[in-house]
Amino acid sequence: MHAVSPSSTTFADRAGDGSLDATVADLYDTLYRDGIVAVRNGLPVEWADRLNHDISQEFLRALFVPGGTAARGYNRFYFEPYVELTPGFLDLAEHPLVTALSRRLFGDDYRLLEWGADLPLPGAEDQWPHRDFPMNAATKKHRRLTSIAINASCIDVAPNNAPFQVAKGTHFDDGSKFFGGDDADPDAEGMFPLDEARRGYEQRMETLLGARGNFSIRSALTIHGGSASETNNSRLRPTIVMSVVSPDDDNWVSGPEELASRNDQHIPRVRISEEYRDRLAEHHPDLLQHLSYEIVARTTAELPPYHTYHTLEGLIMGNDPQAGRR
Ligand SMILES: O=C(O)CCC(=O)C(=O)O
Ligand SMILES: [Fe+2]
Repeated sequence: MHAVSPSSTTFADRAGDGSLDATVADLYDTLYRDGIVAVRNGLPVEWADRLNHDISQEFLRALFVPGGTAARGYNRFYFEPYVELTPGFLDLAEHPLVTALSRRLFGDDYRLLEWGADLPLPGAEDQWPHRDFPMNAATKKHRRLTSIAINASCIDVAPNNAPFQVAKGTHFDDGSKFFGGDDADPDAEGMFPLDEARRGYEQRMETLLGARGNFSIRSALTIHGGSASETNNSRLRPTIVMSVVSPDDDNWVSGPEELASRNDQHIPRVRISEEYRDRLAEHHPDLLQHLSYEIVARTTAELPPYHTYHTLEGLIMGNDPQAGRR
């Protein structure tokens, strides 16, 4: 595995000189070319430290209730911390590069619908290289991305502490032979490359060492995977994932109406209290307008125990999503 730095932009270097538009154009072009782009020093290291504390605390609460977390392979977990208990959410969701890039990619009506965290624990294994969902028709036919995932590590990741790996430039690759599509639909794309193709992707994987204050923006279609954790440094290693979608994105939902609906528990949305909604309405109206949310309590103190609704079936079976079919 080679450690190669991703294409990058240094927000701190470019902020304040009136070049936000140029930076966003650069992020957009790199994202379309490589399927991933990194923003260095986009937020202060103290932001990451605070988030590390908050997410670690919430993770333990989620781990100790049934259904609170989703398994992502041996000793690797995903859960969706409450945004009002992890206030670093606001800084990332309102980051000028994030909002400007989301507008440029998806138009004024972009939707923010996921605030999750990945936590590999000691003994977590290399994940099968994968897409987080199959390619949809808009992307297949028109090479248009309809969603992004923004990752920010809460600690400085060491090479033996499950760094994120990515095969750049694979976001538009044909996935019709990938495993894990809709078996009933012959045109359906899959998520997991097999055999020779899998090995080819593994050879192309680059290791990204997440660092406090940096974040990456990727298409969930870019082939990637969490790697093994071979250390026990007695610290959790949370990475935040924030997803933003176009209003016509159908990877998560079939259309804007379904996204707006409150009936299906599997539709990703951010779960908040009425109290927090009111706070957003007063102090963060633009964010609230772009948030796909559900009110689940009257006050922050009354938020229910954690429940993670969406799982990635393929990754539950460790690093071999075919295991269940063999
Ligand atoms: O651990 C990571 O950062 C990557 C996890 C991942 O890709 C997934 O669970 O889908
Ligand atoms: Fe993934």
